[in-house]
Amino acid sequence: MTQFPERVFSGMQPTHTLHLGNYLGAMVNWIAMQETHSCIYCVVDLHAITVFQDPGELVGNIRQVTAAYLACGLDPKRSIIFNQSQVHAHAELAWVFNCVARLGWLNRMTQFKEKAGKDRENASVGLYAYPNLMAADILAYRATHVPVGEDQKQHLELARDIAQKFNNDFAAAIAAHGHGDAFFPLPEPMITGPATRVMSLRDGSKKMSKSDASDLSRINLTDDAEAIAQKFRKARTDPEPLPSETAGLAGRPEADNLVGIYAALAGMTKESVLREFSGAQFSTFKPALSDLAVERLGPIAAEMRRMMDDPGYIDGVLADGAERASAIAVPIMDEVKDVVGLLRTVRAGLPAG
Ligand code: AQP
Repeated sequence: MTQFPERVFSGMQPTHTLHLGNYLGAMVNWIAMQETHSCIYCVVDLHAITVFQDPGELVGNIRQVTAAYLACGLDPKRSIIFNQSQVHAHAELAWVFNCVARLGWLNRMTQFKEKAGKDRENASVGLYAYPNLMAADILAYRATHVPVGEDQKQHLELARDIAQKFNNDFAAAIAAHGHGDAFFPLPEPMITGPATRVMSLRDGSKKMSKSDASDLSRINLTDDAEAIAQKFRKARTDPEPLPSETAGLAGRPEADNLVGIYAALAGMTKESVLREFSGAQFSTFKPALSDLAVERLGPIAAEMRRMMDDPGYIDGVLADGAERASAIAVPIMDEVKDVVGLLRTVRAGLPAG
């Protein structure tokens, strides 16, 4: 079996400011993985436009999400940080994958069903094909590991199916071009953050999301101490005090979510949080949670503000990252063209026409 060197790829959409779910579900892992892996972290702007974005706001959000990456601790010297639209291989490979993936596979994607809602006929074709673009993001670099939150598990499974089908469909050409028995690795999801599914503060059955109409549903990385305290104060809960053991959180999704957030921010287990707050009312627990969140997120917000005052620096990081990402993805995309049988006239040195 062809062996692929370990490489990490992941991305976030610049649809709004990043929130606590993005941070605890993915970012904390991204930061840790810099220590052990070669990492590529993308601001996935092509994914963002699957739902209409105001162009002026999108430009600002791309810079702001990049500022969040840097403020959280991604190091542009160690990791490659760029915005997706600047590396052409993503869109090119996505088209090839549109021709590999099956309609039946995409019809099963729950995120499309949730985001398209009842007005499915009016959803963009891009929203439907989103998972194919995500597979292209990862495989354009032959990435082997993808740290994501739990909501992305199904999309990662689809990326593995696409890689496998490509390897099967083109097996003869892959071998003929010297790539052994696999052109693409089957990327592994890494769903191991301190809180892989952070829920909305207004509804314990929905995940915390950038696109939720209610800003009270999420803690944004840009929120100040007052906003954080207000959002936790207004967070939906039940009237019971906190239990002494995690079994007591069963059937109490909002309480479970807040205890999970506390545990993740403090680097504790839920069990130890409950030992500390056993029997406490939310009127005691919520202020403690707010203080902890402000302590952890305050420095990130301050650093983001500092960076947003210097857009030239942010743009420089993205331009450098796009160049380094292209240097990896373009040769792989050229090989894809060879394998698929798309004649490369210019680079092959053949006369055009
Ligand atoms: N609530 C969450 N809990 C844990 N992880 C989460 N992630 C998102 N929400 C949570 C993880 O964050 C990464 C980036 O997500 P994304 O920006 O690509 O889009 P998303 O998953 O669709 O997140 P949102 O916030 O819900 O964005 P919108 O509303 O714009 O669609 C991913 O690894 C994701 O798992």
